[in-house]
Amino acid sequence: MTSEAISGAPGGTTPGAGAVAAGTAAGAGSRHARQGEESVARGASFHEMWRELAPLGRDSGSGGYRRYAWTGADADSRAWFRAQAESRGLGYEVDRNGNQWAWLGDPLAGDAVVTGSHLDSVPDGGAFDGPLGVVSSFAALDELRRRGARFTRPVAIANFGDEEGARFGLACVGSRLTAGQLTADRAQELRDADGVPLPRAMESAGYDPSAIGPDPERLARIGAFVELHVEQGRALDLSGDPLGIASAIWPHGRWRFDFHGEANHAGTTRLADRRDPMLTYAETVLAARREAELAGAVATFGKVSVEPNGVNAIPSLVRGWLDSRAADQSVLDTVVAGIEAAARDRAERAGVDLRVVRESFTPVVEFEHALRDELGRILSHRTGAPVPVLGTGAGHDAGILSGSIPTAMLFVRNPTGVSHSPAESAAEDDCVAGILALADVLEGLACT
Ligand code: HGY
Ligand code: MN
Ligand code: MN
Repeated sequence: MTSEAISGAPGGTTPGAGAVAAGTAAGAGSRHARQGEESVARGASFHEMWRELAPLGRDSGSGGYRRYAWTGADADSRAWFRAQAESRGLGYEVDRNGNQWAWLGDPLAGDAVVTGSHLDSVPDGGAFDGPLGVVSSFAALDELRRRGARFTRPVAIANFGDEEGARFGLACVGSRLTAGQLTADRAQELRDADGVPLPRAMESAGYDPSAIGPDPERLARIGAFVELHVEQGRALDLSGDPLGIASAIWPHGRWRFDFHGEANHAGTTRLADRRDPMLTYAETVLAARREAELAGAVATFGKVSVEPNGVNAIPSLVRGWLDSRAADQSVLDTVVAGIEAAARDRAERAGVDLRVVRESFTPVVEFEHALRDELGRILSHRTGAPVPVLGTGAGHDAGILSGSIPTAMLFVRNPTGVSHSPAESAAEDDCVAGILALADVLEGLACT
């Protein structure tokens, strides 16, 4: 396999199943590894799946993905997931919260080993964030079947719905509902930018929203969840490792800042007479950067909406969404409080009314040590060297579920660290290393 980066573009550099290059990233020292790489490379599964999935929900203008929850693009990727499951003879089901499951073995037997990730995206997201985990899960299962693995526990591949929260503003809706971290009542209140309630969107997509809610029985039948994900950062690129294991997820959240001013004519209103919310918003964005820098945290205003949004009208309302994250809860609290204080101070001086609403929050996640260390033992056997353990500022379904079941994460190197962008990429060798590693982990956990 070539070590060139796989782009998301369907006609891009997604290579065919070529010969396995010597010394590829997965440490092809052992015959087993070489055979594995050849079988994954030769296996049409990864490339075929990648090629089929790549065009779904991809915007031809930006090259990014727009797979938002319960839209047509989401339906297409869900149909793809179901086809992959059924083409492998796996038991397919959708749970009460719209998450998809592909089962090998009896879903009711208990102590299942689950892998998978999500297929939805942020606006103009990359091809790997989510899909690499789902595609690699199917490819890893194909690999285990090629190895003739004998399963002693049920295994499932999951596609958790609405992980990015791009449409309704709350991250990880599918896994939060299942874990009981999002009540059905609160979910009924979620609306998209057009005011469409989440339940109506689910209904239009053919799902019954009246069933949504916690699913403790399902979670009780899962012994471990391992999510493979492209790294969203450069730690593995900098350390020169193809794979990593997650130690923790930073606490992080999303806050909506509503700046209410006074609509007026842009050309005739004296500056002294204005109550322009845009200026207070702008000051708040700069305050966010200052507070984050001071605290060694991150803070981003990446989404803004303006009413009435006219070139020649002073806005009546500016809405800005803050995403902030820090390694430590108290630091995050300090950063957000500092940003809000700066916003309120400016709003008061400008005659602007400010309302701040926390729309999404995920406390710090420390992945279970026993499962984390088991992954380390299994993977270092393949790579012949210890696999780095690293924290992340990115949220994941594995983080949400870690409150209910043992979960772990396997990161695949991202050569540029870029994510939530059409430029997101991963080298094919590293994707193969991830598949083989995930196959080893599933074999170690679920097979004799
Ligand atoms: O925002 C996140 O960290 C994740 O991509 N949902
Ligand atoms: Mn993401
Ligand atoms: Mn993701």
